[in-house]
Amino acid sequence: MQHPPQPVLAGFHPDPSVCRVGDEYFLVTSTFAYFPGLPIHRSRDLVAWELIGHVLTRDDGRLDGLDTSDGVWAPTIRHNDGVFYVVWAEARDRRWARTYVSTAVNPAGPWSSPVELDAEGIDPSLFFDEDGRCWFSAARDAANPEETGPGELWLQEFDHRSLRLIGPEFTLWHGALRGAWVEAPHIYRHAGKYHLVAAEGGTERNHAVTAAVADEVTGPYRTDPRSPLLTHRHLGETTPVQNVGHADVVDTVDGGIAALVLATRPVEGHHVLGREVFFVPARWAAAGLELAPGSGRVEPIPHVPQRDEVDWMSLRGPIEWQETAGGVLVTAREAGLQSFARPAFLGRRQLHHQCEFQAEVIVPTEPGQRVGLVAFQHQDRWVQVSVVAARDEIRAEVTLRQDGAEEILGSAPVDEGIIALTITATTHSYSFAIRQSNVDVVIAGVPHHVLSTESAGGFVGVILGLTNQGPASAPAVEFTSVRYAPAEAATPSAAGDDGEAALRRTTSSVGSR
Ligand code: 6LW
Repeated sequence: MQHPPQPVLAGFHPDPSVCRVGDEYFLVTSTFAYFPGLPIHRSRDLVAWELIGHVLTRDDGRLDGLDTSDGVWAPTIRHNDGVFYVVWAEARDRRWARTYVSTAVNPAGPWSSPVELDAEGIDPSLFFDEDGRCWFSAARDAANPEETGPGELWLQEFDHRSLRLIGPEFTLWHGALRGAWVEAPHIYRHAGKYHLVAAEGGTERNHAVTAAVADEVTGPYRTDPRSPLLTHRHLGETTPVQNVGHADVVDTVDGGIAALVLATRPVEGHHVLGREVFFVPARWAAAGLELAPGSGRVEPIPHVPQRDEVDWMSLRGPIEWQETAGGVLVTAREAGLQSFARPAFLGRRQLHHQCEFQAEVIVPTEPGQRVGLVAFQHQDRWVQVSVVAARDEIRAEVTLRQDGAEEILGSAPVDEGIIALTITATTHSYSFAIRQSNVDVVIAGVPHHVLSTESAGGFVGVILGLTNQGPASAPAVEFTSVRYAPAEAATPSAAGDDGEAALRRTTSSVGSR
């Protein structure tokens, strides 16, 4: 069996943007309401990526009160004359609200405090031209949508010393397809022409990369008639990699070019891992940019290394936690996972369809304190396995949150002492289990689509988290033996069977529905 294409950055990492300095590449991705924001990864080959820092590390309250899928959207990273620039949009109610730029000499940080730009629209980008001028572009609502389609890409000069937009605005292009918003603009110069590469069709199944070309950076831009240059929208619903779009092109060390795109890996129409980063070969041809020359699609690439995620995230701002010799110590917080405040939540991305996330804790005895593990999509869609001290007993519970309400899917009494909590993901299910005194009990399970973006909505993927919720008096909890282990590598071809088996096991176990 041929293995399907693997992402170079697995798990929820949407909207990739990449630049090169010397023989190193730097990548930034969106983080929405997660903190710290805007991770920067470094690579020497565009395939093996290492996390080196984040742009947004300060507790400035900017994400407080936001929906999980609002906040920090679609950044672009560029480098010029010793300085890195990242621009991004801040969204509220799923719409553009503000635009920011931050700079750094060292991409690992520190990054400057964000400077607001007087610029409308999502997916901001920068282009440094050969003459030293810099141009800002972004995607906004079109002035005459009946005539042009709903979206428009626009441009203004960016004074990169004062970090201000200057001079007149130019409308660049309304897209090649016109069916949905044109977004994610990036401008590149090649052979004396300006190539405007964009995304169209929306970030779901119709996502596509399109292009236009101009002789001047300010336009006029002529639609590249080969558009879409890359899409999987015509490959059918069983194709393993879908929603391909949002490309950024980078000059490679060997004098060529390559692109990174976002895409998803749905299983039976549902993806849980979020939008991930895929590598696409590229070249300049007489006709313009060619993506995936010869095949026209995202293909498997050899030797994508297994990455160990170290990027612990909280929601909307920092919470109190620390790594200890044996694990992770998380201070109790009153705000629950459903809250728009900073909940009791410290998470890491789910990177594989099949994996196990496990930790041990000492069962809490403080009344009202709830300690557990959660598979989290957004504040109104998560499944948690937790232990909670009630009046006369301590129970383990599996709770599903959706549509504004919580439902207990299963529960079991537990004893004081150490308990292991486990979330097991397969291609088709999540199951939630406990282990005490070497006895394993699966408390409940849900089909994978309960936690998919297709059913939950939004722009994020599943984050596996540690939770310690309780009154202010509740003690901090040390999660020990914290383990995330992929199962995919061991059983690539049996994926479907494994999922079914796990589902059968969970539905016949204690207390499940
Ligand atoms: C991003 C835009 C998009 O800004 O989703 O629909 C937004 N496509 O390119 C959030 O990732």
